[in-house]
Amino acid sequence: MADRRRRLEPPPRLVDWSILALVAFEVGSGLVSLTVGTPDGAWLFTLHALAGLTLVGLLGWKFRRVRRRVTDRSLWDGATPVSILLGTLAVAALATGVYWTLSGPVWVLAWPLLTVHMALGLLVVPVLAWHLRHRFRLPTRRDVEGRRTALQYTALLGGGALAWRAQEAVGDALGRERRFTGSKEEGSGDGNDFPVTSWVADDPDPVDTGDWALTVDGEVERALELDYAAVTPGPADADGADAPIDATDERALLDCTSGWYSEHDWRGVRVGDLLDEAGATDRARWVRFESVTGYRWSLPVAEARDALLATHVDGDRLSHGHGAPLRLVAPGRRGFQWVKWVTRIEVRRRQDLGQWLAVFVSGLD
Ligand SMILES: Nc1nc2c(c(=O)[nH]1)N[C@H]1C(S)=C(S)[C@@H](COP(=O)(O)O)O[C@H]1N2
Ligand SMILES: [Mo]
Repeated sequence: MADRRRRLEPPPRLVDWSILALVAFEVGSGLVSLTVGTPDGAWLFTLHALAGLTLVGLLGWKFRRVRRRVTDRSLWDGATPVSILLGTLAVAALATGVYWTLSGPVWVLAWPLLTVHMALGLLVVPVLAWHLRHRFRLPTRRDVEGRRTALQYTALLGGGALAWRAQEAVGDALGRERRFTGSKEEGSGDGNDFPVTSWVADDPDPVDTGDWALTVDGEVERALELDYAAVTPGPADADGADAPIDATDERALLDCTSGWYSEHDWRGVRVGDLLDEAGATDRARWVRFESVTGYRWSLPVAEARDALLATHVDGDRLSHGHGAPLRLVAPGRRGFQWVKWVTRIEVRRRQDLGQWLAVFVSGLD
């Protein structure tokens, strides 16, 4: 029996190092996936799922090995509680990840289960660091050699792939629909009736369109200052009064990294038309969209030209929560890049790295 078990389990240290490598991959791929919004990046989500299911097998080996050291209190040392916490977090992160693929859109209080999955995954990082401080061992040559070990690992990876196929098949059989990003549909086509989300703390007062203006400046021949009437389609058009810029309609899908998506007909002005009006210079490379809250994001100029600044959704005026009077509609980008309550467009030569900080701290004060 003990002999058979030894044949099934690779060397302990190799298992531990494989777990470490896969956890690092999961955290990294999970974070990078937050910026992936087009299907050509779908492979990253697939690898994330495959690695997660492979981790289940590795943790199974690990837990069987250390079981006694946990159940027998006399074997505990100072680091054991942290190890137990780590094991619990890892199992919870994996379980929520798997459950998300097999369930409907589950919300835990205000959070979609996918957000809980991310939070658990991120919590693993500091706890794992703490665990390693006490338990870290370098692998030896012997840990990674041997035909048997190679076979065991082949079986492990094969098992991960099979588990992934099974998971997909069960999800399909249950009729679970999700995008390649994992997001599930909410309120498509229902006007303003879809989730209102802020990334961190943005919660401005409703913007008074009388006071509001859209500034277009930076690398332009002439800066613009446009009032609401100038960027909004409406009765002024019907009268034949000249709205300075034509309205455009476009169907586009907003995919929030918290795990839902919503597809709508957006109406607004094409950013390219605004740039033409302002005369973007030939040094223009990036276009930065800034909110009244300080939240901001930038797009390469060619992509920005195709984006929309929307005033309406499915024929209704945008509600305050969805970014009235004007919000960015950036097809193929994740939801957090669709800046709400836009008040300034700055045409730039360089990318704005400060945006990565701004999206976290805007609205905190
Ligand atoms: N100014 C600002 N714009 C923002 C956000 C924010 O917090 N502040 N959140 C973003 C996120 S995370 C998403 S998913 C979408 C959500 O848009 P909605 O509230 O209209 O659904 O807006 C994006 N635009
Ligand atoms: Mo989001």
